[in-house]
Amino acid sequence: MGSINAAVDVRQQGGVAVVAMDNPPVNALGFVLRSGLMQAMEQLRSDPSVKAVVLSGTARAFSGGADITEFGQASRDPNLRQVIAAIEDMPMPVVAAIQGVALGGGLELALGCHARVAWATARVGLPEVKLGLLPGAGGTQRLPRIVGVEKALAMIVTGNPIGAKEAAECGLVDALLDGAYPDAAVEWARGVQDRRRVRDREDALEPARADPGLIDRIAAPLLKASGAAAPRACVESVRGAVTMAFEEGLANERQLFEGLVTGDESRAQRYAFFAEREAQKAVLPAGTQARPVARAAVIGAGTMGGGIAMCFANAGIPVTVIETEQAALDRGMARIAELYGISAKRGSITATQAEERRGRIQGRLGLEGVEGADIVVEAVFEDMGVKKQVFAALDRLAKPGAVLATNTSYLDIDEIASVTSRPGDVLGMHFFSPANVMKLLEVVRGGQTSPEVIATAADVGKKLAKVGVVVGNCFGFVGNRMLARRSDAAERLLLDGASPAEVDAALVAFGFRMGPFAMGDMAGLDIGMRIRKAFGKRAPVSDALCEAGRYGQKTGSGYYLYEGRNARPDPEVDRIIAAESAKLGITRHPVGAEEITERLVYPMINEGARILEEGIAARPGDIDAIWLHGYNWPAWRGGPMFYADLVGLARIRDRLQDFFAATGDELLRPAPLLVKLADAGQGFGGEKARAA
Ligand code: 3H9
Repeated sequence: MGSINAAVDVRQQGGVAVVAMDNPPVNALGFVLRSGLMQAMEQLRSDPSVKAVVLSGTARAFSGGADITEFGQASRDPNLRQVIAAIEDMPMPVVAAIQGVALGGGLELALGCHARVAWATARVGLPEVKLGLLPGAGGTQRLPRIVGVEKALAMIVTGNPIGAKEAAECGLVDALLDGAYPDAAVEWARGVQDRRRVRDREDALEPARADPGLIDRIAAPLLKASGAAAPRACVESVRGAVTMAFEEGLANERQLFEGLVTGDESRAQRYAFFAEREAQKAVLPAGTQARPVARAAVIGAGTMGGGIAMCFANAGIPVTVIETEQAALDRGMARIAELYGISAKRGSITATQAEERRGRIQGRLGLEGVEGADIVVEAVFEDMGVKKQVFAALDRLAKPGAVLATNTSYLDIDEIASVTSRPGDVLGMHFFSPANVMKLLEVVRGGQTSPEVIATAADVGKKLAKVGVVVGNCFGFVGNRMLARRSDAAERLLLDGASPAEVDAALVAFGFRMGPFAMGDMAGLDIGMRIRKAFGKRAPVSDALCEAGRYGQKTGSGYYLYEGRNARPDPEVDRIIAAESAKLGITRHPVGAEEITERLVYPMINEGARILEEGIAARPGDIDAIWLHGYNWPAWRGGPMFYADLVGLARIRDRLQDFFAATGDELLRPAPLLVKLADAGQGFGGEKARAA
């Protein structure tokens, strides 16, 4: 007994052997941990003094699942399926003691045990679908045998984990314990007589066996319109649990898993998993320390300010919301209370939590309310003059060392900072709407922002559960700057002959939830028009729609005609577009779906190349994380820069060259970095950089 290897330790506690997994940070089931578990089982199975085994993890994780970094490499035995089979065949009961997460292969390991006990902190689930995979170590066969097909499909197809209480309610865990870990499980294991294997349970499958249409009825709403392959494969694998014998179902699951793990979709999603984590590691001088943040202030109680204040309150940080007029403050505070009320009603938080969170938000009139705040986030109207006034006042009123952030989505951070005597403390924190929901936060470093202030904003981002990505200062930063290229392209497509519905359909087929025009109608077309006016720019079709009073959903018409939220094409829009084309002397012609997609996406990639070249983003993965978390880029396409590498930069260079030749638009001329890499037969290399 004692240490088996670097990741596994075995000790005896009066007839019960504790097999402790300790492979930081999350007990990923890499080769060392798997072989340690295998050796431990071999050692214990023939030991007559061992009456039961407890398999334990750490406070953070029972196990976070298979080691994702091993996918795509040659597999090394014992594989996870073999380890699980060895546990299942132990002659004495094996009990999984779950604290923290048991996810993916981690939960599959627990399902190989004869019983499971959990502590209140446990979160269990099969999130493989989020990596473009399905649970490939028996999860699709064993989980439905315990919780039934309906619950299993919900967990496997969405990938969303459940908490300890829910796991106990559905029988996934046999008992909730609250004593010392894992000693309470050792005590519990002494009472276990039954060592029935999960694979031998059949009762929970009966309803689906008796009703062949049941699986499809349950699966249909879960699959929705997703174009990804993994959710469908998950359903097929669960179907195998119902229609096949256990071993056959297992072989079917394995085959489906192998098909996914070698495909581009899973490669993209695994890349995205790591890009998201890497993007949050700001490139800063060694030893840079974040400043402590105990109190925040948000200027502006509008939709954005209110949402940002809720983020602080949700993270346990008291926050003052500041307005200039009582009525605006009252409206903002009422809206916040309403949103918390809705969350409590839906059950996503308890009524007590809602009350606590709301209690952390205090409303104040006047900028004097920023006193005592360690961080101030300004979320007032997007107007340079107004922002400068606010920052000049903040310079007088905020305490020394406070981080002064603006939530602008495109204005120049340096110009805003220039009205203060402390430009080192000023930066952008660009939240996305609705701020309390969207995960992205662009942390915008100004020319003089100190590393310490960037570290503080990044640290605050983490506390607020955001994906905080540090970017440079330029018009629109990373996300909106690239989005502008897509909007230009979408306008141009209309003028050339495509309809709004064709453009939207192409982007939805690509994997976005909405096309640019449906999205514009939802957000309000007047917003874009105001920004364009401020910068002396025009978008002929959008401007013409606005001039006709068509602002989108809120006016009942925009690019489409609305009955409630239902959109339908409007011949009037076709006339407006044709008139604008004629004014510009453009001969309209049909545009195919593939060309539409290329013309929307490649200019964004081109802009991404410029952004990298200028150092506005530090890594291609940072750009991808921004698009995945702020703009609904389909996860299974990895992000625009990953997608570019998949398509091949030579193709993108050549098509951009075509677009440039056709329009003379300088922004469509292939960017020097793109040309250089394409000529050298290389890609942006986000994925390779990670693997290195
Ligand atoms: C699977 O199991 C397939 C099987 O069905 C079939 C096999 C045959 N592997 O997120 P964090 C790293 S597929 C490798 O910042 P948190 C992560 O990169 C797997 N590395 O912490 C990071 O590294 P670094 C199914 C992993 O506390 C560090 O750990 N499982 C893995 O916010 C900390 O991560 C999943 O999909 C892994 N599996 O969240 C779960 N997991 O510090 C994926 C984490 O160098 N993981 N790392 O940046 C998660 O959802 C979260 O990481 C977790 C912890 C909730 C576990």
